[in-house]
Amino acid sequence: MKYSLVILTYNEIDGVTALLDKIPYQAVDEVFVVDGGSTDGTIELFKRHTIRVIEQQSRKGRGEAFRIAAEHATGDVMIVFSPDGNEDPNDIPKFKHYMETTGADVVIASRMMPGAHNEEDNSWWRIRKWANNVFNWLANICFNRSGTYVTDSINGFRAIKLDLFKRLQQDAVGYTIEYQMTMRCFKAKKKIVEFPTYESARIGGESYAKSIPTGIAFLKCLWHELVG
Ligand SMILES: Nc1nc2c(ncn2[C@@H]2O[C@H](COP(=O)(O)OP(=O)(O)OP(=O)(O)O)[C@@H](O)[C@H]2O)c(=O)[nH]1
Ligand SMILES: [Mg+2]
Repeated sequence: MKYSLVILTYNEIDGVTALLDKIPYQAVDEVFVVDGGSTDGTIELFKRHTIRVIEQQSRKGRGEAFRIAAEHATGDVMIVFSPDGNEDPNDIPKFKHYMETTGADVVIASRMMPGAHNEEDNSWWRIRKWANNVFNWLANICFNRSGTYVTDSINGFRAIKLDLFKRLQQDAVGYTIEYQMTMRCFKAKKKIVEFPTYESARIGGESYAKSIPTGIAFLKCLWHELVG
């Protein structure tokens, strides 16, 4: 199988500066960036390193970025990496390993399973982790009939077979893209495999995923999958 590494960015200059040399490019067959309209030099930095950048023209949002990535990727599998510091580039070859040894359709780096570390594990107040776990539980009880509980249904650090991604016909625009993908894979009885990851702190800039609007968007997404 051939692997396309897709890097998603929106004003991520600090993270990209820190991580650019740590990405294991030799582990994949192609690499390109989908950028949501950065104005902080992110695009220029990639271009200086001769990494192809596709700029989102019409719609913004991570969901749209996934669809653009899938249109351009030439591999059999796309691995999605966000260079904001949360994700460890050393995990990138692991997606290949799990895809090839388990027959998975989707591989997720889990911040929740035994052996994993969530960014919030360092503090006692873990509101995002708790909220994520409620969404995980809801998705599993509503749709997962495989017998294997998926612990991090939301995480963006994942790999999916490209023909499957196209068949899922996802319409999520923003941060719900991964949650919708997980639920649609449950419904289609696709195999999801997770491995534990270590989530570090964001390197610079700011998160655009504001907690309350993002939480509401997740609830709407769940409802959409229940009634749709
Ligand atoms: N291409 C593209 N990338 C985006 C867009 N919005 C966010 N991103 C990238 O997606 C990744 C995750 O976005 P964040 O805003 O950090 O969301 P988050 O990871 O849930 O939040 P933190 O935990 O605070 O980092 C980052 O690499 C962003 O630069 C977008 O509209 N288009
Ligand atoms: Mg992040």
